[in-house]
Amino acid sequence: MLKKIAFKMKLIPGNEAEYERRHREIWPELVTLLKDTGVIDYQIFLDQETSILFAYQIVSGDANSQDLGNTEIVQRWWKYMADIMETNPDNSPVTIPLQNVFNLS
Ligand code: RM4
Repeated sequence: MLKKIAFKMKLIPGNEAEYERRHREIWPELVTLLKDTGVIDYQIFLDQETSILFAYQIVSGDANSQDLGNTEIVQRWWKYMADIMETNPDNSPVTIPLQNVFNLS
């Protein structure tokens, strides 16, 4: 059964262009891992005013992108992104799950 999830992360202000560039050039092996995990649709939006990153995913299983911290690829990706994002000590992006309050599909 498909599930829609959303969460927010935080960009360090001033890194908007770099964030977008790195994601335009996302690693193919990360794309493959996300899709193999069941992340069917994945969008990240930026609130320029607050530097908050809003992530939305449709997932076909129980896992989402933020559950992949036990893989080498995501650990390497999170380390790569850590200089421009708010992160935890393990380089994972500070991730705040968001509550679904409306659903029109
Ligand atoms: C984000 C963050 C997420 C990752 C995506 C691809 O900046 O690192 O955890 O799933 O990139």
